[in-house]
Amino acid sequence: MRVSGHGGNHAVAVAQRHGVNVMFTLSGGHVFPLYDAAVKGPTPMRLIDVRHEQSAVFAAEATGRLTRDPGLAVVTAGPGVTNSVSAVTSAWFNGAPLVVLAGRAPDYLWGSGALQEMDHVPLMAPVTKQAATVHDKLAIASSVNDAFILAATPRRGPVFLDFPLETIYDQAEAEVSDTVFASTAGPAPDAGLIAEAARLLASARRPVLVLGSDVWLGRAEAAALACAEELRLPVITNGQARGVLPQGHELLVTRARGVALAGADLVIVVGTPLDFRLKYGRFGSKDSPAAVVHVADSPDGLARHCPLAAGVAGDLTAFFTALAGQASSVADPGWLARLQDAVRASVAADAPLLESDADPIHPVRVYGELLKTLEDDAVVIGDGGDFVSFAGRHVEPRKPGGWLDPGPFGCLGTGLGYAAGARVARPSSQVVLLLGDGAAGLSLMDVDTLVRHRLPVVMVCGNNGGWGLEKWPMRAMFGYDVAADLTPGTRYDEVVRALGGAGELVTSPGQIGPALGRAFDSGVPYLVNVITDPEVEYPRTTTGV
Ligand SMILES: Cc1ncc(C[n+]2csc(CCOP(=O)(O)OP(=O)(O)O)c2C)c(N)n1
Ligand SMILES: [Mg+2]
Repeated sequence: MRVSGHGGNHAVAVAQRHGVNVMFTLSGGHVFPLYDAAVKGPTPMRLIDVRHEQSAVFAAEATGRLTRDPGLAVVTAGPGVTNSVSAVTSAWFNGAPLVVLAGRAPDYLWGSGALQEMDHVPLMAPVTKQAATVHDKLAIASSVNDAFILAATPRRGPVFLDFPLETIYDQAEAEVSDTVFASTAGPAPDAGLIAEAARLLASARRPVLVLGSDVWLGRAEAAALACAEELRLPVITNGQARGVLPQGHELLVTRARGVALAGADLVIVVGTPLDFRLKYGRFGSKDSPAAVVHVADSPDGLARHCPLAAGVAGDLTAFFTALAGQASSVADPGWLARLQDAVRASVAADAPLLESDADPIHPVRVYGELLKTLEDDAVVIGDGGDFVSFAGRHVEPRKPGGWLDPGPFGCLGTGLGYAAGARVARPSSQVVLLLGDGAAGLSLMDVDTLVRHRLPVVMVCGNNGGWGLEKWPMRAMFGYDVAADLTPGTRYDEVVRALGGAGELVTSPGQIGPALGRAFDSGVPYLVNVITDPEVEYPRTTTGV
């Protein structure tokens, strides 16, 4: 492929070859050529400009996580890059395919104190698969091509490139390899290690299969479901794997995860790190710890901090297919039944809260109402503390890939960026953003982006007038709390109206359903501001600290 014109043309032409059709950005002179290429190039690229760089990168991360092809964010030099760091780090933790292209002070003035002159690479290197400066204008196209390939190769993640001013502004002609990335498959997993996993399964009485986001990102969801069904394994789903076994599936025991992980004698964890969300990989009881098989899509993803009975790295579809083909399970028939009972008991125990008429509103009632309106392919995004933890418990997706939480980096402020990215990636699905009132403050100005770019999203703010997830743990630890209160009843719906969207205030349980109906029908960014009971605490067993 031959590219010509300024460096922006080179970069955008290559991004388009990788299927990118939208650039999320916030303006700065260092990156004008990339805009010029987007609007004047042979095939225009949609440009969505935001109000804070973190939202541009979160939006591109969301498109990456939903489409499973790399998203693209473009940020200007210096503060444009520093404002992106938290979002790039989220993508790094989430294994999200993402390319971030940035401006940079010119090489010919380096050391003279040019505007925003700083070396971004050391800042980005620890939180990207690669961070580099492209000093040679003839290398822009091939570097961007390599960046897209690297971002999409397991384990996926962000790649950062910056371009000194003259490099991106100068005219040049260059060739770029025609080897465009065609497959996301990783290396084949080792057959001997799969056989070892099959052997462990063949003698396990109480097995559990845990599925994580990389199952979705690696397009292994169908193989995972088939494997679980073939071997009749109880399954717990995490992150973007939620929905691989749809809500109500007889093998889905996420609701009984405590019982399952404490009682298991073998836990096979696929496509997610053995981090704080998974007890650091220590399952079973003290006296009889469970054997753990960890399966990751690349060797780097395998846990090193806990003992593994087997560690298998490679393509996840190949793993599931091989395991289903050669393993058999002699699980105690009472094991699945016990977990199913625990699921039923947990669902039954929660039912009254979903219908609660409590005044002030119990946050769970919001989900009782939301569940009635959610369609199967809805994208549900969570940005907040307790309010979103309740959603994690009560909103069980019916399809995979529709649940977007911030992941293990746990960064507040993903909300409006993720919502913009989700709307672009899934133009005809419901997109619902669940916002804590605290979290709302970190990105709500980007409602302006939704309005200007006609991106309708239903936002539901669980407004408890404080940073609930921090307030309760601090009280438990210190006997009091500080820096945990916000103004009660703040009209975040009015903020959205002021920015050109719509919204309303909800103060009693009966108003929630009709308000959600109006929000979904409105076709505009719409915030339902639900004043919830400030005294309700999410029943948390761990703070992750
Ligand atoms: C960027 C960032 N800052 C701080 C935190 C720590 N933190 C985690 S949850 C939380 C409270 C969130 O409050 P809110 O969004 O109102 O939800 P609530 O818990 O009240 O339902 C805070 C401050 C974080 N995770 N990310
Ligand atoms: Mg709050």
